[in-house]
Amino acid sequence: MPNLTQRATWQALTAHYRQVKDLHLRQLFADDSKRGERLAVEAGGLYLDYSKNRVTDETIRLLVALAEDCQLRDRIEVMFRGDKINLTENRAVLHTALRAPQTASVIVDGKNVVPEVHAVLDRMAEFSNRIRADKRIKNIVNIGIGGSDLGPVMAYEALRYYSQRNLTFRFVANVDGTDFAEATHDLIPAETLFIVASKTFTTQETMTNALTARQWIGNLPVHEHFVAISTNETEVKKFGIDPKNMFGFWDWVGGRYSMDSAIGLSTMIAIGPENFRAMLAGFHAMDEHYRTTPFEKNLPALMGLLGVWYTSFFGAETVAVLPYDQYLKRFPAYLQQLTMESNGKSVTLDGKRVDYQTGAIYWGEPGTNGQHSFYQLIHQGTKLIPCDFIGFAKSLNPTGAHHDLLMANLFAQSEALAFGKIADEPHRTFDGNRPSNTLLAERLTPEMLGKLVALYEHVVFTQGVIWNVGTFDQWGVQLGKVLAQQIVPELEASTEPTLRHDSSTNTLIRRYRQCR
Ligand code: G6Q
Repeated sequence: MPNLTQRATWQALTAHYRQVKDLHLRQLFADDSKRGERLAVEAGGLYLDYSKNRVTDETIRLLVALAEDCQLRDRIEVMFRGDKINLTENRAVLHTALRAPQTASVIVDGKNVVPEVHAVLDRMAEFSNRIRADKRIKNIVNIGIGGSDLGPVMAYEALRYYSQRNLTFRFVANVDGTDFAEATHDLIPAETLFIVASKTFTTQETMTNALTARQWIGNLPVHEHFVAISTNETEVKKFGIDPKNMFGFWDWVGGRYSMDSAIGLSTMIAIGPENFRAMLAGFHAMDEHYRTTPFEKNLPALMGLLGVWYTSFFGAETVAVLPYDQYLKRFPAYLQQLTMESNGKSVTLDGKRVDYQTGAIYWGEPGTNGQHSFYQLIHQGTKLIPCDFIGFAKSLNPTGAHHDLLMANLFAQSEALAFGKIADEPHRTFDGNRPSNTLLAERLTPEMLGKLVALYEHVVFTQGVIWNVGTFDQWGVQLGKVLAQQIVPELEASTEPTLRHDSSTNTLIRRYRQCR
């Protein structure tokens, strides 16, 4: 396969970039009165306006040609059918099977995995209904980190409106004892259920917190206060949790793609099995859209390609995700892991160093809070920051004029960013030409959340295919973990240990030992 930058389709984009990079959105809109209607697509009620991007029709044509040239269509099929595309871990990548309908068939190692997926969902539903009806359990504490935390936290916050209000949900991730202490200080052990969520059941942070939780319940029976979510039955048993209180999943579910597996148990307890299934249906609808729609009309493909355009051609380093919905307050944090752990890579799948920019830095805060903080830099700073605005036509908590005010702000921000304002004074001038997408849906429902998450999962996939990186592994988090294991005994040693690090690390460790 030719190197990406040697491809004719890439070089055509490079040449095109030189021609269009200085075009202003003011001009593009002035030349085409229907641009705002034309450059928009919809999938299952999720509307994407991408007209405020620095693109012409030719840009889209060339980006789609690049996608075809990189065989995106085939690669999508290969993922969906369960080939082992996670090459460095020799695993299939099948989060899409987690939301496949019962009638579907997805074969992994000669076996249809869909019946197993639904069997686990049924067990989760039975358990969730039992807990929701159980008057003794009042608090659910999910212990997990990374992919076993960010999805559950985000989904709980996003769907809080639909959650059972007499239950309290807490999430403990950090190995910092403060996280556990603050999450539990006002809870009563007899009323608390811990969900230990860990694919491997060996993660240092999670096992440390789970052991602390086991001590915290005192003499209460573990089987009444702990359930496990894992792929590792041996370790679950070793910890003292009966496998009948374990919900399994599979090695073909990546941590950051697992919120719709058993890892979503806390979500299901909160919103109930029916709402959880509606969320899965939303995921599936977006999967089907991605799989079957031509790229010109395909939301994840278009957003993914626009991301490539800004990152690899304009040199934009970040993407701001700006949800105008308080319930989505953890959505940017969730996307940080999904996008950055997936495409934050600098070698290709065949191990060659890339000569182009890959995964952008994702960040953001809910609107309108961000407007009173970092939007200054987006409007007038020296950096180009493409933005994703997300909003809903109907509020879940209609309160006076609040919702119109909120949405007016969203529309105003994207307008101001794109078109700017020419003023006599430089400080009051807004150059504009700052690109954004706007995602608009009727209402934040479980189904719509599923669509939104699947949309970004497939944005990430699209970009990973173009950049030819190993989207589904995460070797970059290993080195620090290994070094920490070496340092733990050095911190705990009763006599001065021999330190063999660099002079900075040695001095820091000595200073810590003196002060602890
Ligand atoms: C996600 C990563 C990572 C993982 C955590 C927790 O894709 O693999 O964030 O989810 O390290 O791992 P466990 O679920 O095994 O505890």
